[in-house]
Order: sequence, then structure tokens, then C-alpha cells
Amino acid sequence: MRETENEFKDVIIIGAGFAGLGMLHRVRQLNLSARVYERATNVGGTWYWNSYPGARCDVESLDYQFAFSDTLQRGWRWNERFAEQKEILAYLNYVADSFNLRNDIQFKTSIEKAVFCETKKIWQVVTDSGETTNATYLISAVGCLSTPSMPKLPGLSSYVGRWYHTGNWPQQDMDFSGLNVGVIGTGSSGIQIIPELAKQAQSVMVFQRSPNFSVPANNHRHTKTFTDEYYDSFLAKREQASRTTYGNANWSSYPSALDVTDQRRNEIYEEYWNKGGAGFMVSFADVLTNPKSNEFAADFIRGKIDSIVKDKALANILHPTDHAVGTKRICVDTNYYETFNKENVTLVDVRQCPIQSITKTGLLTLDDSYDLDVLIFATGFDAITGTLMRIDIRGRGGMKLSDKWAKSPNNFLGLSVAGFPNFFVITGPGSPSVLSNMVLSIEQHVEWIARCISFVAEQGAKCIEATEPAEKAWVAHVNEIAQQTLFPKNNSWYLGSNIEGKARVFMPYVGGIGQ
Ligand code: NA7
Repeated sequence: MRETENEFKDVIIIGAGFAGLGMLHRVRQLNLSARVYERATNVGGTWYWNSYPGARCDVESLDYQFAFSDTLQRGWRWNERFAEQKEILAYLNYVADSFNLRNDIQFKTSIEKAVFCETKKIWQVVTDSGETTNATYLISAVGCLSTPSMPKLPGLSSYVGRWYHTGNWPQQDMDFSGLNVGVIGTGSSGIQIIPELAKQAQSVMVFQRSPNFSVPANNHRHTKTFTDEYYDSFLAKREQASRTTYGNANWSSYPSALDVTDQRRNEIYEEYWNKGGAGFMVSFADVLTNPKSNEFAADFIRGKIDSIVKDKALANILHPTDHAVGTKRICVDTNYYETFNKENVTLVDVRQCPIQSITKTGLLTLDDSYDLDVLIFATGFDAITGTLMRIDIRGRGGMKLSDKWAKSPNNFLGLSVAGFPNFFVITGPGSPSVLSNMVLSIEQHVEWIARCISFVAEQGAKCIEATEPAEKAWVAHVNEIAQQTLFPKNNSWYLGSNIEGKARVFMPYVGGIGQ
């Protein structure tokens, strides 16, 4: 296979975020040649593109890092409990520099096509500049939230103001002072950017279609003593976390919300609310499995909204009522509900009066028009499968991945796909990924793939791929476990229901990293 005229690598990796960087480092340890292709100008993946004001991770910083190197870990100090995007991006640059990873990364390059050649048993990978490289293994590290979704609203091309999508934010800092800014979307991205815009802009118009549940981050700076002590037991905590459902060793639950008095239940919610963060979802072990328990949690959050937002009618519009808490990923905020007490912030209920079009000067809803200097789309992503399905990936017999996944993204372990030999997906559909601590999930996959590749070499084999029966059994298991929870009962990007025409399949694996 080395005789082909194209350049040859043992491994090609798509994407230089956490997954791509971790995989490249691990592949080098196996003494394999590798190249990473990355469409951005630098490393970071999701943390490169989502550079909007207020962007933060909802997993605690001390757990949102690689565990494979003690030196790496101790050489880095996280400043805050929930790190902002800039700090996470700096961390990923630190990882890349620590292992000279950039030498094997080709930036500003997208992969457009990858074809498995059955006779030579190699992948032929074509970039957007037409360059072809051959490789034994093709590994997707494209991330779960990397293809922004834009609503199909007429008129955007006539708009004279500036517009941005939070998931494709310009790399330079921007000043919104004195401007009238509109934000469409109130998921995590909207909930994070709105309070920051309200500090600067003359006015912020929030166009909300569905209210979301949000809990406070209660973010704070870490002291050096705290971080040092945390690092002393870091690997033990990581080991413990890797045996849990959500990949978090610090989370613990009370048994059932139905087994306690109203007063005790509220005390417990209060305790989790004050602690801050998404751990609220596990306050009781049955919040995500029992509708009644979930409704108690929902009522508690709606009560909090009422106590924070002074205008009662406004508080009511902010009440989420169309989904169980956590079935759409719960948001973690800093002063989100408080922001609606500011005079320069207006909430527009576009469920009541839907957006009709973008106009030359702003936006038109069913009953009003709004003049806006800047329009921000916080409208989410074609999540989990969207990026991979846009690449022309062809396995055995020319089968296209996008065809195979058109009705359901079938796979084995969220890692490999029948009919696509020597192709691995880091945190693909059917893996814990977005339901867990993503970095932990990524490290688990990186290690699995590395061992699998070594195993193939040890066997003297050329190829490995999932069998269809294994794939079927895994998908059935993923669905069976999901059905035991409330997750598939409501629309969300976990299900693909935010994208028109996308198959409705609950994609993440709820069984946990440990399983
Ligand atoms: P999300 O959570 O998918 O949120 C997107 C938001 O955009 C949501 O409120 C949508 O309302 C809204 N949206 C989408 N299209 C429209 C139109 N046409 N009109 C009005 N509103 C619209 O994306 P995020 O980026 O906030 O967060 C994604 C994940 O990133 C998050 O869960 C964290 O894991 C990090 P809808 O609910 O569809 O009515």
C-alpha cells in the first residue's frame, strides 16, 4: 500500500479539539505516523469556534482535562470552578505545545471525502484543496457540537446590520456598547451570552421560542491550596468518575424525591441549587427517570424564577413547561434570570408571535418589528452526527455513511460502524459523550482505539470492523436503556429533533461511562 503515489500515513484524524489532540498523542506513542486535519487556524475544536462572550464549560474545570500525564496536569492551573472558553482554549494550546502536536496538524484544511479501498485496504482521504492522502486508519474527532444550525428565516441577505452565530464566533473581541442587539435562542449559548451582552449593549432583545431550565453556576476562583489538594487525589477521582453514569466523582444523590416530605425535598433542592452546577439533575436519583420526581424539580426551578424575576408576567414567560427538566440539557448560568430585571433587556415570546422574517433593519414577528444593529443566532447545532454526515465517507461497496445513518446512526459502542473497516469515531452516537464529562469519555475512546489498533497489529491482521449483529445488539441496548429514562420523551438536540428532516433517534448512551 506504500507504493501508491499519494502520501501515506498510518492514521488520519479529523479534528484538533480535545479528541484529535488526545488521539494524536496516543497514536504517536504506538510509533505510528499520523496527520490531523483541522479546518480552523488553530487547535481547540468546539472551544475554538464558540468564543462568544460568556462561553463557559458546564463541567467543572478540574475534571475537564486530560488525565493521561501527571506532568501535564500539574503544569496547568485552572483559575475558576467553571472555566471560561478562553481558559479552555489556552489549556488546549498548552497540550499541543507540551507534546509538539502541531508538527502533525494541518490547519485550515477540511476533509471533504474519505473512501475505503477494499483491495488495498486503505482509506483515501481528500481535502478541500483536492490533496489526497492514504491511511490505514481513519479516526473521526469532529466533535458533537461542531456544525452550527441556522434557522431557515427569509431575508437574512437583505439585513444591513452585523450578524453572528454563537458556534462560529469571530476570534477577535467585540464591543457592543451603544448597540441594539437581538438574540435568537435561549439554550445554553443564549443563556450564557445574554447576561454579558446586557452589561454592554444599549438594548438586548431576547427572542425566546422555548424557555429552558437553568441553574446557577455559583462560579468562583480556585485557591492554589484547593487545586493542589485536588490534584493529589486526581487520578483516584478520575478512576471513580469513570465508573459513574455521568463521569463525575463529586456528584451524589438522595434516593427518591418521592420518599421525603415536601419540606425536606425543598431543603435538598435548595442545597443543590446553592452548590451550583448541573449536579442539580442528580439531587435525587430518580429526577431523570420518574415523571413525578422530575415535576417536583421543575416546580422548584419555576419557583426560583418567580423569586428572581420581579415582573410576574415576564417570569411566567420564562417558565419552562414543555419538557421534563434535563431532557433538554440543563443550562448552567451566571445571572441569567437576574438579567431580565435590567431595563435594557426585553423578552419577546416568539412562540406566541413567531418570527416571520429578517428585514433590512432587523426582524419581523407576527405582531411587531424590531430594529437591531446586531443579530445573534444562538440557535444550536446539528449535533452528534451532523458534522460526520456532511463528509462524503464511503465504506465497503461505496456505501455512504450519510445513507447508512439516514434513518438511524447505527454503530457499535459509539465507536465503529459495520461496513466501514478501520474507521473509528471518538464519542460518536451511541456513546456517553454529551451526557457525561466529555473529556473523560474522549479519553476512554482514545485508549480503546489505541488498544484496538495494537491488537490488530498483534494479530497480523489488516482490518477490523464491527459486525452487523454486534451493531444491532448495541443499538437495541442503547435504546432500551434510554427508554428507562425520561430523556427520549421530549424534543431535544439529543434526539435530532432540532434539525428539520433529521432522523429522530435518541443518540447518546445513558448507561454511563462505567458500563
Ligand atoms: P440549543 O440548546 O439547541 O438551543 C438553541 C436555541 O435556539 C433554542 O432555544 C431553540 O428554541 C432556539 N431556536 C432555534 N431555531 C429557532 C428559530 N427558528 N426561532 C426561534 N428560536 C430558535 O443550542 P445551544 O447552542 O444553546 O446549546 C447547545 C449545547 O452546547 C448545550 O446543550 C451545551 O451542551 C453546550 P427551541 O428549543 O427549538 O424552541
